Amino acid sequence: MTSTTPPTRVLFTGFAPFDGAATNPSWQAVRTAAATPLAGLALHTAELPCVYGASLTALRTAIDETRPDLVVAVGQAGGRPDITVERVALNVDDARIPDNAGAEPIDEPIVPDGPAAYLSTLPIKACVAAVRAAGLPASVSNTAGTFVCNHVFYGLAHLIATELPHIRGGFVHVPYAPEQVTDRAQPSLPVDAVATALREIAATAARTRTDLRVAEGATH
Ligand code: PCA
Repeated sequence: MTSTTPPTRVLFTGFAPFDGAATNPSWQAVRTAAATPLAGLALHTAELPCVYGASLTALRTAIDETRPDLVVAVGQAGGRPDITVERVALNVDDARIPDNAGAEPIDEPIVPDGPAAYLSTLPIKACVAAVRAAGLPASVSNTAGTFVCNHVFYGLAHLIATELPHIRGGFVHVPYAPEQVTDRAQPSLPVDAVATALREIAATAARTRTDLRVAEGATH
């Protein structure tokens, strides 16, 4: 008799375009990442609206539909030069630009009476190491901002902490795609490269329970 290990179920989320952009490389990369099978993993995707509140409703629906073991939420961080694996989600919405529904909350808690912050439950340093080993630039980030990406990261972490402790999850910010910055001196990474990085992150998170103990901190 043979026994087979069930695949690790992975939900990748990406975002709709925002701030007047035509595309969002987070969703393009997530779709590309999930388009080819990956040994031992069952890959699922969901596109989230770039809207406070509604993004978390959509995330919850996607989790209920796909029943993931791992959630890798992804968003665009225009201006960053590398793939950044986020360490911490803050319990605050503070918008510098309106979301896609026109909301601009200032210093509002995401979960009133929730903890000030949650840490990622992904092995962030092992994920960074795996992306680098694939020949792509990556680092740990200590802030996901205070816009919709941080909102989704905090909401995901709160769900895991309060209701779904069998899930591990975190957030990854990705640079602009080259076609978004042809007229600007801004760093970018091709969507296919970002997709490769996301596949490395999912595979690494699936097999890594204890994170690497290596310094990836920042002095400022
Ligand atoms: N990036 C934004 C929201 C959606 C996205 O892709 C952010 O970093 O908050």
